[in-house]
Amino acid sequence: MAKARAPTSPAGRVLPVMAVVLWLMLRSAEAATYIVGDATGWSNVANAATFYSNWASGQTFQVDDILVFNFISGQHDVAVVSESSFTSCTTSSPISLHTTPPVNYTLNATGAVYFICTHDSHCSQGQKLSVAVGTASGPTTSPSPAGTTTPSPPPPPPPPSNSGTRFMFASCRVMFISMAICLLMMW
Ligand SMILES: [Cu+2]
Repeated sequence: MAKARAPTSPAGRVLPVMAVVLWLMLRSAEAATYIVGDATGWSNVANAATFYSNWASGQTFQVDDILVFNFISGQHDVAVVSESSFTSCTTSSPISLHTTPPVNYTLNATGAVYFICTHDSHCSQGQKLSVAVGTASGPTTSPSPAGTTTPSPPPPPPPPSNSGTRFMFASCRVMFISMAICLLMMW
């Protein structure tokens, strides 16, 4: 007689799934994931300093965004360093050192963050990256060789980031997979 309430109504099963999907989408709106150097990854490529400087200037970084450093294990690493160590490529006593790829680094505060590779002379070759977190006005500290001091150029409008777009597609994929699961459950 005391028939247990059958949890078989489609809506009862779909709603939790939809809630999870909504939560995932809200999360993705908060934080973005950036692949450092995009397809090139984290390496001592030719003109690396310019390459990574240009890469960073094309992005807008916010707190909680994640930088992903892709590299071959044992050939590179990711050291978070002070501004002076960044400028001088001092590899001793970094703030933190990450050696196992891929390195996911969460930007946890506003301001500048400095990354270098400590392998051989990779930093001197330009394998270094500085990002400005929480400001939309481009790289704050690009240690360009002395001489060229241009009078404050107007800040370019931030272009849509490839990595961010890619992440959005990933979110959409999650959403579509969840919807497919919903449909299956309703059958
Ligand atoms: Cu390296």
